Amino acid sequence: TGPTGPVGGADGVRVEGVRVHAFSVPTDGPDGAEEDGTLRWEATTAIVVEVQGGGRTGVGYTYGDVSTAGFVASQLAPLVTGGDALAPAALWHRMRAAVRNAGRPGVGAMALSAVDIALWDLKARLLGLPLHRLLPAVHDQVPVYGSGGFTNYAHGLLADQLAGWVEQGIPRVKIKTSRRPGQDAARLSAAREAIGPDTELFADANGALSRKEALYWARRMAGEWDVRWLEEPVSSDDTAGLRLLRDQGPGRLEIAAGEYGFVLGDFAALLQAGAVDCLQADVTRCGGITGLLQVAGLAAAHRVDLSAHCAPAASAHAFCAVERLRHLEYFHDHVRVEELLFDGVLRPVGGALRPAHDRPGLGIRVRWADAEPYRVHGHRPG
Ligand code: LGT
Ligand code: MG
Repeated sequence: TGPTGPVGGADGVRVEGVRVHAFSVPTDGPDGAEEDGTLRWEATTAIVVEVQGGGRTGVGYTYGDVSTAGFVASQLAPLVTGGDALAPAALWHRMRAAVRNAGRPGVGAMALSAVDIALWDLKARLLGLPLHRLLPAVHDQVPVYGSGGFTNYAHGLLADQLAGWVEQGIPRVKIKTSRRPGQDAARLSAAREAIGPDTELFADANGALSRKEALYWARRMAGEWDVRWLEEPVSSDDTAGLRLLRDQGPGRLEIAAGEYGFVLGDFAALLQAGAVDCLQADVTRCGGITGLLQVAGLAAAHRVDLSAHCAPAASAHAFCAVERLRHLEYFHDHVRVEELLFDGVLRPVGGALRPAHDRPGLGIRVRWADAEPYRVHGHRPG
């Protein structure tokens, strides 16, 4: 795994190079195409960025399309190469300023996030520190919720997946709903039966409902299945609609959104509208570690908790530094991809991920040989 001790006199270490890889890993079957064609999820593409400096390599990643890898290579790599390897936030500002015409949200934000995470991982490795110890951590572990429950699962698979998390000691689980609302009552009953009365049940509508439909389902979900969290009942662009759900929906049902927050203004808009009971942020979309620390401050200023969306391996470290931490999404598809691509991925213990104190950076290493068959961009190093 290479050297792990601190580099003598890390001052003056420069970023010597950036390498970009993309791996497209087929889904394990049931997450495949919806027959209505609105969601075709046949593979998950991880964009992995390596930054080198001072004899160390930092690793970051995001989930997106192979175009995100191209954006890193063409737009961002030249900006950080030669930069101060101990100043990831300064390089973040340099990247953000430079991509204003290419586009800061969307692909630009995912690319920037992957590079930023790699730069923070590199800095931690140069200093011989686990990343969470380098960050202004206020927690040493992050509670998780199990997340999957895709709408095209057979009830048996849905029940097995949810019960598996409960058996692992995870006290809250999330399923997808609302894409085919006619099937949701039976699915919610199957889910509640599988997890018993004491596990919290969350639902993610992925913005599929109108405001009136969402209000109807919010009341039913809370009343009949004790659902505690309804994510994106309407589109997260509809901040007034989310606010309406908060104001008129059942008191015990929290409204959550934020996974499509790419720039700080996206989060400010949700918070200023009073749109969410709990904000979500994805460290691989919202500007990496540097961006997430900004979102965490904004959430604290609005006295709203923050929950991690997806990408558990990076989120476990980053969210230790979130004062108003709620929990982290232990998302089955990313767990599968991260365990395939990386050594050192954490498993939940007692319902939480606890980053190690004796492994520098994110504590992960790319499993090059196993990743290689899935490569869609870049070349194997060495
Ligand atoms: O919260 C989640 O995990 C989901 O919303 C996922 O992010 C994903 O399924 C969603 O982005 C989608 O449907 O593409
Ligand atoms: Mg979601």
